[in-house]
Amino acid sequence: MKKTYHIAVIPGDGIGPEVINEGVKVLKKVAELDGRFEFKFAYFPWGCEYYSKHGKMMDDDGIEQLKNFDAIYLGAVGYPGVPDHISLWDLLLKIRKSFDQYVNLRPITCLSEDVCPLKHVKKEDIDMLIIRENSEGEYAGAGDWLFKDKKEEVVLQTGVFSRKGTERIIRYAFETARKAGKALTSVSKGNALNYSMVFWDQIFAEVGREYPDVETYSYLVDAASMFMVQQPKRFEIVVTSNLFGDILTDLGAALTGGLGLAAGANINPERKYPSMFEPVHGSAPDISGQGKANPLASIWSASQMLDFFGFEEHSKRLIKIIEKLLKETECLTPDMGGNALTGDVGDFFVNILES
Ligand code: GGG
Repeated sequence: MKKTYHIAVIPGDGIGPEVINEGVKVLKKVAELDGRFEFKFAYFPWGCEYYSKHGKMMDDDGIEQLKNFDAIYLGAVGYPGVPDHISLWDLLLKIRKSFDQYVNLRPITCLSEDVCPLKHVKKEDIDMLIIRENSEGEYAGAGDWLFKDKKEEVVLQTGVFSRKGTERIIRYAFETARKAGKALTSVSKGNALNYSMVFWDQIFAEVGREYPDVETYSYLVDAASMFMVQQPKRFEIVVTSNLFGDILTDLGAALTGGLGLAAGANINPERKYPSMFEPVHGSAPDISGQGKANPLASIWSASQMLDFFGFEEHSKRLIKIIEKLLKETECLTPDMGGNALTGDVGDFFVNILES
């Protein structure tokens, strides 16, 4: 009997539906050719357009509706007319927090020197996994706006670092590094952030004592940004806070082909709740509706989903096809210097999978 995976698809805004279509196309083909499993996709029309009609980004019981799916596949959120903090907090961050997706996995792997702006490094030198804390830190939503519109106006945005939250992400990173036989680098800022990041560094050292077999490094985030450009080979597995991870992974995307290639997974490791797979990029309103968005990040995120379900071979196969596509170049979307359409890229995958 075939195993069925139930996937909640939230195409979202702008180019979200365009890139998600290609990911779904590829996932369907992988399952069809494998034969042991199938996907059933249920679509949810949530996002900024939904907000403009209903005054909310998702149904009131949206989290309840998503609860029993095996995974969530999300396109992009945000569109002019809806303030970005509303679209982010009322959909993307709401799902991450409600389902305790405290691990954000963003691979920074260069698959072709042609798409890397660094001429002094080889593609093999850029191959890291950034593990971003995804539930608290600077994105805890804690703060206040005092004396609004007065001369004394003060705004506070508090980073929240609980022992539980900090320990579990660092432990997850050590486990990942141990399993992969790779070095683990912690990125923080203990010299300036004299509470949160001193605490982070302390917990990194504490947990690290349980993993004497894992080689560790610690960098300040400013130095880490510089090293990522100058000597990316230094990094294998990286663990960092929510904000630093968000920023460093965009930097990483720039080194490996741009946001069109940057994939992300929001994981609830205990599998108590669904995990969510999404391209790192936003909704790119300037190019939406033109059929020229790059779906590779969305397809790469689909490959992370396959890996999460235990289909490592299929996951690796998709990455190999991305590598082939970048090498052969006839199927590149305009952001990568080609003329291919979004649908052509999905078709490229289907043709290779079938061959
Ligand atoms: N692909 C989902 C999306 O639209 N992301 C935009 C974004 O700003 N994400 C912020 C984050 O990952 O924390």
